[in-house]
Amino acid sequence: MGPTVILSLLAVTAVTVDGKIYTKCELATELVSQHGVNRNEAHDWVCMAFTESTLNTTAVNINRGRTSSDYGLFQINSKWNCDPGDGRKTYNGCQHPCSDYLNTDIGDDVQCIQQLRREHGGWGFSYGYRAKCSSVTSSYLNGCNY
Ligand SMILES: *[C@@H]1O[C@H](CO)[C@@H](O)[C@H](O)[C@H]1NC(C)=O
Ligand SMILES: [Ca+2]
Repeated sequence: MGPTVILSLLAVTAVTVDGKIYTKCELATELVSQHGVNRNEAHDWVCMAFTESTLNTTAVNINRGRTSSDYGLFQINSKWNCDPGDGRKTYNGCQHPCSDYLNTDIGDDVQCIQQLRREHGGWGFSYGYRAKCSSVTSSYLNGCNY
């Protein structure tokens, strides 16, 4: 293998290390076994994340009017729940830079969503959840061991 090939392999590794695409089953297992999510609610979490980001931890979407963006697996909003670090005014309810919600450690993302669920008394803060997940059941995760 020549030096050019080695260099391009390194470059590919460097851009892919800090993002991740989950499968539904993998996310369900990690949420329950590592992040304290109630097994009976795993389908709600996975459906919400799938609807919001297609399970892509690096997903960023700019909202209509360009006044804010949504970050990561659960599409945490930069106006209300994190600090985009670009000098824009933000409520930053979850007290993290938005970039914390794009990496492969989803523990802080889960904490933020737990906080929002407490504050809102449920999943009403998520457009994706309201549109696509309000009637899902555990059968959403059929075939997964979690
Ligand atoms: C995940 O999101 C990033 C950032 O938007 C995008 O560049 C990448 O193509 C996405 N990956 C997949 C598999 O959709
Ligand atoms: Ca994170």
